[in-house]
Amino acid sequence: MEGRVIKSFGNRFIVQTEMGTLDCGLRGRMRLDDSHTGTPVAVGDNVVVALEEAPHGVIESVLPRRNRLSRPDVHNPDCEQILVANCDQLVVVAAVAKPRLKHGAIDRFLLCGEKAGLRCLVVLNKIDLAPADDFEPTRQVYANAGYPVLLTSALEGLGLDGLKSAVQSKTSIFAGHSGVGKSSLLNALQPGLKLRTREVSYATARGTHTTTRIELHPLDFGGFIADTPGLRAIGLWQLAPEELPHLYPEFTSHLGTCRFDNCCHVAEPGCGVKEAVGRGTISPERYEGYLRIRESLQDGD
Ligand SMILES: Nc1nc2c(ncn2[C@@H]2O[C@H](COP(=O)(O)OP(=O)(O)O)[C@@H](O)[C@H]2O)c(=O)[nH]1
Ligand SMILES: [Mg+2]
Ligand SMILES: [Zn+2]
Repeated sequence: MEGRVIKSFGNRFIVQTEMGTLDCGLRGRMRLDDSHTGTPVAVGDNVVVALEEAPHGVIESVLPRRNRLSRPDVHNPDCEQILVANCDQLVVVAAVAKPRLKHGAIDRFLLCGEKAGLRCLVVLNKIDLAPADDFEPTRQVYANAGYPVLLTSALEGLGLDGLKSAVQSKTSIFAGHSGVGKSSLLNALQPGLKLRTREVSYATARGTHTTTRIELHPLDFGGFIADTPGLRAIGLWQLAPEELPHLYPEFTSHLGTCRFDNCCHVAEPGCGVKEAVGRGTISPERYEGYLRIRESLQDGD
């Protein structure tokens, strides 16, 4: 029987199958397999399970992964820890106010999604807290970059129909800084979910990689959603500065037009990216963000 891993606790996994959810262990040999990732079975994996005495089962094998969001393993930074596999999209959530809107944060989460090869969307939440004129420029920056941008208020129920259709029948991972309203949006999408909102600020737990465990929540109208509590810029580890320009979708059509093949799009003459910024095709905000993130990568961030 096939199923999908929706939650994990150490070496036990909750697998959703056509017969309901099963609490599964691993077939002995699987613990040894695939040890280079440190994650033989990840949340989001499609797996083959053998039913034992219901509701228990055993995971026999993992089907090939389409993609994954990873971070370095806490205990062994050269080792990859898969946070979630087989996602369709990353939903980057920011608040238009409280906390203040920061393009840098949105960009970093988008880069994680792009690096993982995921479709990305931007949600500007808490639109009840600011006049539309305040966030319209931000909406335009990301729309101009090619991202779908949704405007929502989890509190007042605005824009939720659009968000519902965007996540229907897909596996969507919500990312964004603490306090922007991720859990509130998930609760609004799936009544009864009752995720804790306004959880402790993980900003204080920087670098300690505490309780980040992703859980996929099935949606009554089809698909799965997941919150990423306390996840800072997932997946930016091991990003080479040369890779960076390719992760800005609106840069890609200009990358071949630079005078120098090895152009970094910083100070070189004849740079197609800078020319596109000059013409207004690429937003200056995104380009300046690129320069800052490029610099931080070189500083070993
Ligand atoms: N005004 C307003 N407050 C919101 C909205 N969405 C969430 N909040 C509040 O913002 C705080 C943080 O929300 P939470 O969902 O826990 O954010 P998370 O850390 O991203 O999961 C809570 O006090 C929520 O009630 C919204 O659309 N408008
Ligand atoms: Mg939350
Ligand atoms: Zn260039």
